[in-house]
Amino acid sequence: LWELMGTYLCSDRHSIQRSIANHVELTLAASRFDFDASKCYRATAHSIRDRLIEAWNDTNAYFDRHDPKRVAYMSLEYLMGRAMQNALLNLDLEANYRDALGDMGFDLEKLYEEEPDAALGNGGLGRLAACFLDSLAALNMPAWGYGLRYTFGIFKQRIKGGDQVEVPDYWLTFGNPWEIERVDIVYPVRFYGEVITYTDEATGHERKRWRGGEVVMAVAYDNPVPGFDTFNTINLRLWKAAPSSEFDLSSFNAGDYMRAVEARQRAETISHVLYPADNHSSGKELRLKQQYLFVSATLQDVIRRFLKVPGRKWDDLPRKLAVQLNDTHPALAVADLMRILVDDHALPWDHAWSITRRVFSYTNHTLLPEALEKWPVDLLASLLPRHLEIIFLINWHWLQEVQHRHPGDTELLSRMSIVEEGMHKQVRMAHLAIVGSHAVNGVAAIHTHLLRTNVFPHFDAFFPGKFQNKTNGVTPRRWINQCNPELATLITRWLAKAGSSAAKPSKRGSSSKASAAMVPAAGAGTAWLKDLSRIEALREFADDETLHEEWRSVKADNKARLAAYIADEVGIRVDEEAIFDIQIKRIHEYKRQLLNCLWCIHRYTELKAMPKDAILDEIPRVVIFAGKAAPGYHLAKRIIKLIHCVGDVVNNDPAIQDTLKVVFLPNYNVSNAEVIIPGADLSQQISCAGMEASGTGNMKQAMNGALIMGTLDGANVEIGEECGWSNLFLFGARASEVPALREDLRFRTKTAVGSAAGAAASGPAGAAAASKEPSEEGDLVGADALSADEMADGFAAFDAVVARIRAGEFGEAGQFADVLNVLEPQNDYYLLRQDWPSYCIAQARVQTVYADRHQWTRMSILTSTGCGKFSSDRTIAEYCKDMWGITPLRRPDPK
Ligand code: DL6
Repeated sequence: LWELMGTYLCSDRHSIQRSIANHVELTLAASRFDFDASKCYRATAHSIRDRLIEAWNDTNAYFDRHDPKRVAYMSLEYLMGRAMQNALLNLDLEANYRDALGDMGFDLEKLYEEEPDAALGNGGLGRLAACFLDSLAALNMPAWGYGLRYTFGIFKQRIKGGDQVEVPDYWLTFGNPWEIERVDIVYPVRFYGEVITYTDEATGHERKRWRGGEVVMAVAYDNPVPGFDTFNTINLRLWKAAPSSEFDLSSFNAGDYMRAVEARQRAETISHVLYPADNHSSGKELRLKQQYLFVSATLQDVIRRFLKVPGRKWDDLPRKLAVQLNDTHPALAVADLMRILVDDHALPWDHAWSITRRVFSYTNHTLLPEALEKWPVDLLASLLPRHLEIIFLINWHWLQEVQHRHPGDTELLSRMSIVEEGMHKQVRMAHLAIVGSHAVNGVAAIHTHLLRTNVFPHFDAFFPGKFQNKTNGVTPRRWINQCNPELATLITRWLAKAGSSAAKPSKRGSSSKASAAMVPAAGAGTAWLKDLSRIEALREFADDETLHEEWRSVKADNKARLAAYIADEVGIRVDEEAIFDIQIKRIHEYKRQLLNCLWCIHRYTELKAMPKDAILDEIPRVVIFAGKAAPGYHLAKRIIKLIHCVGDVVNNDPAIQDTLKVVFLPNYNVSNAEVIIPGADLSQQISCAGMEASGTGNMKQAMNGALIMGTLDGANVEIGEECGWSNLFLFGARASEVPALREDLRFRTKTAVGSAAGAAASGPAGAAAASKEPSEEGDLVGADALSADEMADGFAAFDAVVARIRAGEFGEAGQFADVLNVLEPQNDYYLLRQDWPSYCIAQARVQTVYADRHQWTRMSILTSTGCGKFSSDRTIAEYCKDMWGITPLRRPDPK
């Protein structure tokens, strides 16, 4: 059978057509003489899936045969977006399918549009997980992703009268042609019940067992993830909750048939819906059930596979398995593995603990206290009674260790405890994850630094070397090649010109039998898509006028596509020559969409004050927002409303002659990001310093040539280091200054503006210590670069903008009462007013620099080509080496 490995389904035009027609008839039971685009999409997806399954089966068989150490990446969120184009590009079959479908009267690009996004995530964390899967596959890593198969992904955002309205995202209406239901892979998951103590007859030892309660089944759904430039195809296994036959048997026996059926339905609700809040913990019982169902099924699955190999000893487990906890959402796994080892397999506690710690590692994604999960002890006691006992025991051992090292320091004990004491005891999941892992990482240098120094300093001191940095990255396959094919072609062509080895044709493009008739994704020479650092070779052309022309032409085409999308979606016509100024991300106070919106009012005021002919000399701007607000986050929803109200006034005022447009694009998701990002000139990354863990939209837009307007926060800092500080528009307070500025707020009154300016001017100099200073000081228009007078003028301008909202110029002011409240100087927790003066200066600089086409294009080229570091391949290679200890295992290419 090994001889048959890689005996692929043929992928010539005729074979593809036959396979699509077969699926129309045999899978969809439709007529092959009469089917519409929707059916064609589904049949085509099935035909591609057939090819994926071959590669996926062979990869799994190869992994099984070689039995390498594997990683299980556990994430409650995967924001995958659409699968079809990604699969075709990674399989190198896009051209073949385009031709085959063209003959049949279908346009492949139109079929792409038929696919609903798989949106099983909220934002950054979930999209990162999706990029990581792509990189794990591309790098041939023996890895699987694990998650939940939500029936409803992140809600669809509709806008009615400027208000966000949430609509459920039932993405499975027509089924999901990409997944494989594994009715044979089903695990029981217990909830509630009781813990009994009994004596082990063999050893005479006292042991514990969890029994009774409700049992729910977790059914596996597999989703093949193809690698680029390799035939390795890995798996994303998602669990769906289903009733078990023993579910509520008691009421059934009592003859209460309807109750028994209802109870069975309740089981299914566990995986029904993704919780729609990012950076906020919900504390709901259903969410805890989701977490445990996910954890229990995943651990049963990886342990079943581990034990399948004869002769296995438990000490082999950490040599064969690494489990990554994507945030604390799967942190119950630490307690569950202990339960499995101690209760089910009778390992002594210390032995089990040593194994557990070596298996897990944990990624933290947030510095916001409200996002750090804590679960009430009462809730755990009822839902997971044995896990609570185990957590208490882990904590007892842990506090012994702390006490041993710091005798008598009760304050330290309470800070480091996994259990938070108080009226309502809670389990701190981050502490559990840190104590139960051998490695913990932050997602950008400044974030890791702040974790180590501000959030978990005692843990960092206790475990030297445990905290590491793994700066995020994004996959260049989706975020350059797929979303911006023109740019990808340009890069490939210019790398060839550079004569650099960067342009070597990829092995796959030239060698595979299966791809004999295939065209590599972006033409020949796509090695840079697997080693993004190669694009640095283009920096030597940063002043080349021919490259400049081509670069601008690519951007112009992408802006035209975005302008058409805007017209279609919201009916606003925008000037394609304008600066496309983009802020796309979840709506949150710390991300400061409000700051951007206030600037729009400010700019509008400036334009209104200009004489008519002077306005025409101004470079126009289109400020584009997109992002969802968590349904329960009232203030974020008010900010969306304000943006719409400002847009209504600005966009309909003929006096400013289209020199400013304010656009809110509804329902931000992966698919429309693929249209928006290539069209960006300017990317707003303006979070209050020290609050955005990393950001990944900053990387995607930078790769696509957008310049950053940003604070020294998250990965912006490293983008500055890589791309050159002078290519960013920096502003605002530094993370190290924020605490003092906030402290100052507590004493500030409306009239004591001077004190804030003073604090800024005399604030501690230097960016957050984790990252290097901007090397060219002059490029940093931070608060401390401004004089007290400039700050005071800025504050006055800010207050004038706020006054206009209060005066009702953008709709009845009462509806913005909560927004106006946070704009009060003394309530400026996110430092909007504080950072405003330098923001305005940086914004004005954008206008000036954009007027100089050469300079702007040069900055854009240097930004894009400086992004080699921000490929998720680099990030994943670091995880594999430093945290997981896994190495590539590439299955042989088909002969
Ligand atoms: O690490 C991915 C992404 C970061 O880029 C963002 O900066 C950060 O806000 C986001 N965090 C979350 C919050 N999750 N929790 N808990 O989505 O992670």
